[in-house]
Amino acid sequence: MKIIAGIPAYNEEKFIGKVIEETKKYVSQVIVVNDGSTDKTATIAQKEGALVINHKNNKGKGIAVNKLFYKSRDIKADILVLLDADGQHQPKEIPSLIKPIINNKADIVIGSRFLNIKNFIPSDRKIGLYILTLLTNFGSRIKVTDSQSGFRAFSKKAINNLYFKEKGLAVESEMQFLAKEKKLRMLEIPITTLYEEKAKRNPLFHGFGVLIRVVLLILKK
Ligand SMILES: Nc1nc2c(ncn2[C@@H]2O[C@H](COP(=O)(O)OP(=O)(O)OP(=O)(O)O)[C@@H](O)[C@H]2O)c(=O)[nH]1
Ligand SMILES: [Mg+2]
Repeated sequence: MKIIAGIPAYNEEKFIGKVIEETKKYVSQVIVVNDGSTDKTATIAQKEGALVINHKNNKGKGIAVNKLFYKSRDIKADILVLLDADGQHQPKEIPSLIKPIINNKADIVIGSRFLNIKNFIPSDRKIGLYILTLLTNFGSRIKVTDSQSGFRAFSKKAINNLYFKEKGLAVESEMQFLAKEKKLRMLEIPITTLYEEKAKRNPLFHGFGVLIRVVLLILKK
């Protein structure tokens, strides 16, 4: 089975090396979309043996994720795993994330931060994520506990059917809308998440930015 790990990365020199080093153990190939980073993200990713797709300028996470899907179709991947470059996800949980796909139980598996009661999630983030999930669930008519998780896995059917229009951080919500439309089975499993670093962007602005996009997705529907 060809299992690809796709990592969208923007200025992640601090963690990307370790993330790739760990991820390699569980997949056939690691692909990084380095989105106009101004630090050493690209050099480190290359050194760790990842295939690096470089954007000259920053285009947004959604565009990077879309590119990872195009690339996965191109190389005929069987499973695509997306994970963040900032060390918030645990590559050692990849086998449990992809298990429902291997067993043909799901097309999209979300690694949910809220199904694992041991996770510490800062309360401002918790409230924001709750609101975004409420809205995304309402708009998409699919109920999940963590609509915004960046740690997720996709079957071949999902890889072949998902094309995104969202350019930025609302791409995870768009996946949920498309899952309903394309009849892709969604499932969640608990994951461990680490919030050791300070938020890179202001969580309030970040949250509102995504909220506006989710409302637009609902209105468009
Ligand atoms: N390609 C690309 N990746 C991005 C961009 N913005 C963020 N990312 C990546 O997307 C992942 C999630 O972004 P974060 O900024 O950590 O978002 P978050 O996890 O919701 O926020 P934090 O709680 O602050 O970590 C990370 O791997 C980032 O490097 C971008 O503009 N382009
Ligand atoms: Mg993060």
